[in-house]
Amino acid sequence: MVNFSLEGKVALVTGASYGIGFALATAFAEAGAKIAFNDIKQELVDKGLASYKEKGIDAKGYVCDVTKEDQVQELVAKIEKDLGPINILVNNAGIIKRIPMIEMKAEEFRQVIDIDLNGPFIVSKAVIPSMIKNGGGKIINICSMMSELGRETVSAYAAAKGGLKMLTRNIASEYGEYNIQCNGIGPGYIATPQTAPLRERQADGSRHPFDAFIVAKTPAARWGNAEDLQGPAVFLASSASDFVNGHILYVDGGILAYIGKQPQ
Ligand code: NAP
Ligand code: GCO
Repeated sequence: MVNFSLEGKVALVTGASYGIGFALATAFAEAGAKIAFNDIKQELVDKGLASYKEKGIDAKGYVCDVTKEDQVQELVAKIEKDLGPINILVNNAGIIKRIPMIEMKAEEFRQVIDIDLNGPFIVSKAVIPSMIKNGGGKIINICSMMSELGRETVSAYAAAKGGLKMLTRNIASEYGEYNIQCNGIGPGYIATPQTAPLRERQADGSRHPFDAFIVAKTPAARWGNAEDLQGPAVFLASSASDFVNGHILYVDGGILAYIGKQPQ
């Protein structure tokens, strides 16, 4: 029988105090996993712990910046002590800076690459040795439409998410023989704090132009919500996907398949 259960598994979801990470961790807990998450500020970790508690989830929260290798090594050691070896890693933590490329400072570009690409490298590197020792594991990297497409003002983010797609494939290639499956989820446009600026009502009460644009570009004719990502994530975290490796599963309502609705 196909097994989607995560019973007895330990899952680390980075940057999961709220947003997509919180939704994925919640789904993992509902499938039986023990949850660990991190954020860069204690007050955010505390906010996340309260949110998990409201859902009846006894999550463990830790302050850790995914770009700092020493903090990440310490995080993994703490989780292994508190919950056991990590079986499932979701590299979710990420930022975006929407700045026209020629106006973007090199430091701003570097910051996005550091969190969105170096971070998943650092955390995966810290977790893979124990996955090998324990007979395997699951790594899920949260990619993006920008792993495939570009648009104005998101050069750093697209470069990072394009790189994350190839890091996903390389981890799959290098560690598949150890029963480690590394896949990506490429969310479409999801209504979270990260995309709130793209959905803000205009002064005259009309919808943000980008809001209407994305709805026209999405066959499902709506923004996604974080819950739309839960089933695909549980699938990729479970033994039901043991022969799926190096795959980016786009959960985008059909955006990548669609030329877009003709303007009325
Ligand atoms: P979000 O609401 O901005 O949440 C991002 C989380 O990552 C926050 O908790 C943030 O903490 C944390 N974080 C940022 N930098 C960190 C660091 N250095 N170390 C540890 N944690 C850090 O974003 P989201 O919309 O949930 O997106 C989550 C992931 O999905 C990101 O990788 C994003 O690129 C990706 N994604 C989002 C969409 C979308 O439409 N929303 C679509 C495709 C992909 P702070 O609050 O302290 O910054
Ligand atoms: C943007 C958005 C997107 C989404 C997501 C799409 O400014 O275009 O923030 O980048 O966050 O990555 O998959």
